[in-house]
Amino acid sequence: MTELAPSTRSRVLAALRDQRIETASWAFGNSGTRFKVFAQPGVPRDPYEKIADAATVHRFTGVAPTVALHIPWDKVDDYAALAAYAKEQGVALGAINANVFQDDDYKLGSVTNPDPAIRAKALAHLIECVDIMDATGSRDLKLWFSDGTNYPGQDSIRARQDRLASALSATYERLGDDQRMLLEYKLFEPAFYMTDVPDWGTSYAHCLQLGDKAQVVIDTGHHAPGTNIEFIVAFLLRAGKLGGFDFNSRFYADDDLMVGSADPFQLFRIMQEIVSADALNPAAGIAFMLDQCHNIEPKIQAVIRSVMNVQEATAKALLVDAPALAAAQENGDVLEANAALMDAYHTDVRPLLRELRADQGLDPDPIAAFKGSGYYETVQAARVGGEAAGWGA
Ligand code: PSV
Ligand code: MN
Ligand code: MN
Repeated sequence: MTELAPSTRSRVLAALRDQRIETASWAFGNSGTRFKVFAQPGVPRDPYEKIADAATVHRFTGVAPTVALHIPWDKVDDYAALAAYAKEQGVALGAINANVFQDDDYKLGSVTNPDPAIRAKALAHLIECVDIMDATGSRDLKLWFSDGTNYPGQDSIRARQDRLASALSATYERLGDDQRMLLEYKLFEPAFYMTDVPDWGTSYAHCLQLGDKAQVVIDTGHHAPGTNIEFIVAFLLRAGKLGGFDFNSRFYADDDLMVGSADPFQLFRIMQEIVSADALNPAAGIAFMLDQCHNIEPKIQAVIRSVMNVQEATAKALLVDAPALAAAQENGDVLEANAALMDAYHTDVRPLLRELRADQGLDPDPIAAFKGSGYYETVQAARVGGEAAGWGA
């Protein structure tokens, strides 16, 4: 890497030191496609063991101090005790993800179901998730609805929007002053004709109507191929309606692969929008979460690698020469403006990140350190008996 000016170096290192990335409990459990789940030895058997794995990721990276839960996959009797355990392990519980997509009752939808009794059941679960947030101290309720229809005419699109708005509003009313609702959108799947929250515009419109505590969450795997995600980021940031990300990467649909693996340049462009809007610091309130499944690769290492990928994209975004970029843009100098971004993107930031970790008292190479730590061998030996947790349990 060419020598950085000392002021740039300290600005970039300080920003990277403050960065926070939230891991997902379900990334540590067995997962697969609808064709096959390949079980891995040593995977957690309960939410406590998932938290222990998430804490391990934090121990080696220093920037992943919270872990998101999914309810009921992470159902326990005492959520305050779970939060206390997380604290003992050196992490905190993050977003609570509601699950109204894995019950026979929800075949025709959850909060948009034509049957009022099923809608009431779904709403009760959303409210239960806010009760859980009270116990865990979580700030964010993350809502994703698999609701939609498979055939034209199957149900009224407008009536379903009304039902959705009513459930969101009842849940919103239940939020405490320091709690937020993050509404996730997804183009398709499992519904194949029409999804009730298919895009950022739908999520944005509902959040706008609800109020300040409702914001949009962008799952990077939930768009049509070729969608300009950084445009969505920029638009929502400007509107004060970007609540966070579910990071992952994809080649085709909702592949849930490691973030930054399929298209590191896209991740850089997203982080560049974040950095240029001064929205990286946790004080800006954007949640940078991972939503991934590690079907064939070792899970803890994959989560560590994902955290590192986000750090690398962020470091590159922080290296963009903002005054040079602004000047080129102002002068209409297309090539210089583009070069300002490309120069930063092509910088090898790995030495800088190694330096950051050394400064934080961490091993500069988190993957090698994890592999050498014996953690995986220990849990493999300890986690025998009982049932391994899977995506959905
Ligand atoms: C749906 O595809 C989704 O992205 C939602 O965030 C769910 O909560 C999550 O996946 C489950 O992995
Ligand atoms: Mn998601
Ligand atoms: Mn998804």
